[in-house]
Amino acid sequence: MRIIFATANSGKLREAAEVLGPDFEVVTPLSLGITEDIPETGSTLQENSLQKAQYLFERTGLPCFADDTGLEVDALGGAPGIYSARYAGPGHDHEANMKKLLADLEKLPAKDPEFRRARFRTVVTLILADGTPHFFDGVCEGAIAQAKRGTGGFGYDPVFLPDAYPGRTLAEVSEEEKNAVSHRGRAIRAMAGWLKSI
Ligand code: ITT
Repeated sequence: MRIIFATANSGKLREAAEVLGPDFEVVTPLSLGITEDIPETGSTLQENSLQKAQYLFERTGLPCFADDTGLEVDALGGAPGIYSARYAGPGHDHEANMKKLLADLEKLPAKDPEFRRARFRTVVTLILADGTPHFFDGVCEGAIAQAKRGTGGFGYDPVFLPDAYPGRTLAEVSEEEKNAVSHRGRAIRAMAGWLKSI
């Protein structure tokens, strides 16, 4: 099945293509000549995910899906959440975002063992030919590391310690290991399972 992934994030694309496997041909907006920024003005992950998928569906009429992901840190009241991409200011500067996150946690007094608990949450929206949106979500529980470690993955992976791999950040596990337990892996597998069931 040929399907558009409404993303400009190459890390997300690589992961999605691997999770979906050879039954799916995953196409990007860029490869269809759609180069503008896709609007993302909602106030929840679901609204943003729906907005991105609808934007591409309206432009192309082709089956498409979008992913919106946020990192929720308990000690920061769930921040950065939907603002994860621009936590340190406008743009997608992962290094600046991680630096701000670690500095914000350092400033806080509470240091009990649960202090650094966090999770990635993804909402995927799928739109098929009839235009109806279908939602799939995935969560990856873990904690924020004291410092960055590892070179794999993207975004906040070097500072995220998933419960599934004690002692390693998501940037220190293989892509296969990340996909097996990640927020996006779970949401996209749920979507693929549903697609195979209809
Ligand atoms: P698109 O909207 O084009 O898909 P984006 O990077 O803007 O790409 P989001 O709006 O979902 O994606 O932003 C979420 C941010 O959270 C993203 O920029 C990353 O910094 C981070 N993020 C998302 N998924 C992640 C993952 O699997 N590991 C680490 N960080 C991730």
